[in-house]
Amino acid sequence: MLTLHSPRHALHHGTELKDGTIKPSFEHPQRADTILAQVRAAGLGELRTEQPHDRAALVAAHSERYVQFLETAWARWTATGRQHDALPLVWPVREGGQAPEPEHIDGQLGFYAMDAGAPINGGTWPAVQASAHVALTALDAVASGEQRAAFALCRPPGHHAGPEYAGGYCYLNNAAIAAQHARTLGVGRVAVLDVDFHHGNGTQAIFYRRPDVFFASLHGDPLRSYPYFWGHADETGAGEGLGANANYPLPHGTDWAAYSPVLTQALARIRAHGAELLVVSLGVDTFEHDPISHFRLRTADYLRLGQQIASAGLPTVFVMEGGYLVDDIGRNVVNVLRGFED
Ligand code: Q9C
Ligand code: ZN
Repeated sequence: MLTLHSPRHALHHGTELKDGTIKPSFEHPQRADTILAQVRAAGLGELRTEQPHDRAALVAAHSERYVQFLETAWARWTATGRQHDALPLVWPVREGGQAPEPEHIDGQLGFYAMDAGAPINGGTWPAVQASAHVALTALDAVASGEQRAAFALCRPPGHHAGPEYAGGYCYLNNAAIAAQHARTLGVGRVAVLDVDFHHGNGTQAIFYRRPDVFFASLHGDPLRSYPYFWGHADETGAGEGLGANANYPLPHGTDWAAYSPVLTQALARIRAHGAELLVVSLGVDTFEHDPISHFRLRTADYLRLGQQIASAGLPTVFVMEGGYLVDDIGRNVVNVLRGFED
């Protein structure tokens, strides 16, 4: 399988609030390095770096003002004399939600974020932009018919980023940008299947009112798991998009025996929707030893996951999302891609 990647991912590394203290983020540059090393060692196929794409491809999935915020936030933060990660401290909850965009950088950080899990520093924008370009380049290779499938080794990940907010280590929604790019290139119906442990709230939000991009997600039940406020089974889309969103919340401790039949259901919905191209938000934080998640998939199960996704028989773009046990994520990702090709 063709793999797309970017050395620019390493420009971005940040901190996170964990148990009340600031620690290095679990979303660490070593994640992409180890996945790339394992893809190479497995001889999975050709490796290419990203092709630059027009800004229009980003703004097709996010608002203009949000992309502009990401492009300029670091310069505006440091202009106020601060040098460490830009992190939001205040959010527009409920009744504040309709307020105009604040002018001060501190207000904007909250306005454009769902949590404090997406710090911004000097390398963030170039890494985020490269990550989206990796997904777009993978989509091009598949939509053109050159490849049946491709793996976009995106970092930072994207599926928590919504139309105009960052959060959960995510800034631009690489999977949504790729799915929208497929539509722009003329693919009629697209599906996004999200198998990261966490619900892909950002992808859901971007396509919630649209019938042309089906979104299906298997994830830890939001009553107990991040992102807590989205991912329930009764979120089925709205307006013209009603029926084009399918959430499968699953309990702590879900193993392959419980996971696989639910994946079968999700893939049946995708087939019934008439999707012609599949984008997979590929998180391997469903692993039994993942440090921040609560499912129990084993390394060998990822082969079966890849096989099951292949059974949909669709041109497929895998987009890297989460997975935080650095020692094992490379093997688990390679197993998904190998299983798909078997
Ligand atoms: N104890 C992705 O996998 N922290 N993002 C949750 C729960 C945020 C995960 C803490 C997790 C974000 C792409
Ligand atoms: Zn995740």
